[in-house]
Amino acid sequence: MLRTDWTLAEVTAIYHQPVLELVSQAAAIHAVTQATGEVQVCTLLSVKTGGCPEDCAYCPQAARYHTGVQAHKLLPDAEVLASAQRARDAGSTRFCMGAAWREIRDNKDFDRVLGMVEQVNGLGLEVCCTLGMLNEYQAERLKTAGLYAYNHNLDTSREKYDDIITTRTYDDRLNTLEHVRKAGISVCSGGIIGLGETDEDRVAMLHTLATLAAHPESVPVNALVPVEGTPLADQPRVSVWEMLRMIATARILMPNTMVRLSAGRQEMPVTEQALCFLAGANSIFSGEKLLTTPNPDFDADQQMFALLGLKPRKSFKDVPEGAVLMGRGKAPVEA
Ligand code: SAM
Ligand code: DTB
Ligand code: SF4
Repeated sequence: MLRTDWTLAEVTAIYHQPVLELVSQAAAIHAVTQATGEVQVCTLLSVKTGGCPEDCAYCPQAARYHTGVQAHKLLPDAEVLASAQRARDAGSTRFCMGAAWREIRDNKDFDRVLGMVEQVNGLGLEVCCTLGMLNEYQAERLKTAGLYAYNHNLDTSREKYDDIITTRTYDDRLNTLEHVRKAGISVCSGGIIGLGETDEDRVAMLHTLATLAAHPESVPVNALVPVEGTPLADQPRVSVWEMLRMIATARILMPNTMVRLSAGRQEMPVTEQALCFLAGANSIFSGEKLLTTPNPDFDADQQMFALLGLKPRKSFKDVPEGAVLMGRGKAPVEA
């Protein structure tokens, strides 16, 4: 049974097990529900960078921090399409376009993004966007244009949220996720560790994700990339043990979900990434840049895949409509 009624006490108990016990439990679930040995390769492109009015304490793109990020307006369509083509040729099956917007506005730029979605979809890639908050109507327009998934992270627990972001609320975030779900778009939502949060905050965030009306199809686990100029620039780096706890707990709570080992890989040796795959991660962002920060390039990841005997996973796009929101694994747990 796929469970959306996890209690906080249950999640706490899972999370706090001895780390090797936790990883082996997650690995056992992973082996049943997911195609172990396959990892989905996704690529990010920042289509509009910097100058964001929000105050997210981790983010190099917030206008109020001086981070040296080169801001630019919405990229020309041709540039976006060329980048998607390169990603596809390098073996990527999902292409995610990010914009440093607080929310989508009904203007020419949004019309242009809809056009980009249509074109990238035409390349056979799963198209994902992360454009900030949206309403029901905007979600429907994205769906009609061919959007496959929408990324909108909870980032941390409700309790910790106000320490990190004051320009919007946790409920704003949850409302956007509801609009995405209602439009029939695949939901991608996760968070960041290393913001100065406690284990209780991490557990609470995982609990919130796993008790949404339906589990997100994709849960990115980001390690903070500390960026000079942001309030969190001096945060200590998270350890592999912390990443493993997050990934393994997410895998146990949400067995059918793609768990993405997201930001933070640039600093992680292959041995640590291998442990994350063992603990249930089955997706990565590949390509030399995430949105604004460095990331392993396609060649480096290809070498890692060869070393670990991993294969890039095929796109889910061809799965028939109607099955779109179901689990994607080998033997998904019944809803
Ligand atoms: N502006 C939109 C929004 O906030 O939803 C979309 C882009 S925003 C950059 C997407 C996500 O990137 C954030 O929710 C956060 O989880 C992640 N992110 C941003 N800066 C990060 C950093 N320095 N380290 C790790 N993750 C980061
Ligand atoms: C997600 O959870 N992580 C990605 C993607 N979704 C949009 C973004 C990571 C950004 C890291 C900081 C940067 O490169 O600007
Ligand atoms: Fe803006 Fe998104 Fe960065 Fe927050 S995370 S400052 S909303 S780009």
